[in-house]
Amino acid sequence: MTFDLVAHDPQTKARAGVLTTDHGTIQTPIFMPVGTAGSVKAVHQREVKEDINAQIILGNTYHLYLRPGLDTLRKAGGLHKFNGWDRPILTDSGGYQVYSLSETRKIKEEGVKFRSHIDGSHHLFTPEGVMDIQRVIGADIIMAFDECTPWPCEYDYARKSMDMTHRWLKRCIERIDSTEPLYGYEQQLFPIVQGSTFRDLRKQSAEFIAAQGRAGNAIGGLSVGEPAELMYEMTELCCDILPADKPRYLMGVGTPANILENIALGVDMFDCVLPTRNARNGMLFTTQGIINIKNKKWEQDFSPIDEELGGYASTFYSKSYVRHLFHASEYLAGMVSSVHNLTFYLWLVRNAREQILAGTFREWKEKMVKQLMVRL
Ligand code: PRF
Repeated sequence: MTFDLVAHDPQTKARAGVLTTDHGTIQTPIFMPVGTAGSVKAVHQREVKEDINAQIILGNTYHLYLRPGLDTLRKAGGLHKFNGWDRPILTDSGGYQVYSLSETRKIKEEGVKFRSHIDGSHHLFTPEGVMDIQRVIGADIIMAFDECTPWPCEYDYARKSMDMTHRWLKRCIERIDSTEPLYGYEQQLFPIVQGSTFRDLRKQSAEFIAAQGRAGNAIGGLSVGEPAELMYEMTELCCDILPADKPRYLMGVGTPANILENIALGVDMFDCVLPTRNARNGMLFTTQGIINIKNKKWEQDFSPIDEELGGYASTFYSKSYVRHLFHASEYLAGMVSSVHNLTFYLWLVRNAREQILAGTFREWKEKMVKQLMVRL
């Protein structure tokens, strides 16, 4: 895996780069659609690739391990073969889902004992086990097993948790460096900075993560309920410490404004369920602002969802029709809205990149942050 920086914005810390994996290249900054269980919800693989033009998608260790399970994934030849996605994939480690989804969980030094949200069965995730699972899934980028602390969080808990995440990271590294990929292409482990919203812990964690010298680094534990300003403060602190020549991935972020602000602080990669989850609830992100398509206001608005955006779903279907689909509980409602929102998110990062290359990112970002968050 290589990462080449091609431009720096003169007025912010934003960068444009090219990340190369064995499954192809990724132009950064990038947004990665979430395909938790191996599918971007309600969206055909062909649309993810050809309409949305996603360059990399996400999968989740927790979900894929529980279902379909490792036996099936191994026999399929890994997730790429299983779901037919031949571009890069990143898998999260379960170090987040196990806390948010499983019913009962016990966090110990060894790992996390939890019960499946599907059938209540008992499981143990250890750093070593999660590396082995991610070998079987076969993503190009795999994440370290961490603990994402809730917010707010006591200082003492955040410190102890961060220390454990660091010890877990050492175990992840040992395992991944002593095993081989199963399917003939490279897999790179990204470690994750934690430390809640305490400046000294974040600094300590970012220094520890930077010192591991991996191919890329992630910032976790943010966008968990803290005010946006506090998230930006922590992101900036981490970005200033993490190596400049490696990609930086901010996990689980966020709104269009969050993404632009964090790009300005030096983040290169993002993922979030917001565009797809909110699409299924009728919230559409457009170049003019945010639409709740279920509102009466759109009942007889026959203009396209978003003319400026381009792309099939956004220009073919009218607001009135999509509103009708929601009110009639048609599957197509969530499908059209998901393709639209993801098209918008990929448009957003593609434009951010073009603005960085042109040296005009800052001014554009200021305008966009205001424009995109307006409620229409
Ligand atoms: N850790 C992991 N995955 C994550 C997070 C984290 O802290 C977050 C936090 N926003 C999202 N996804 N492993």
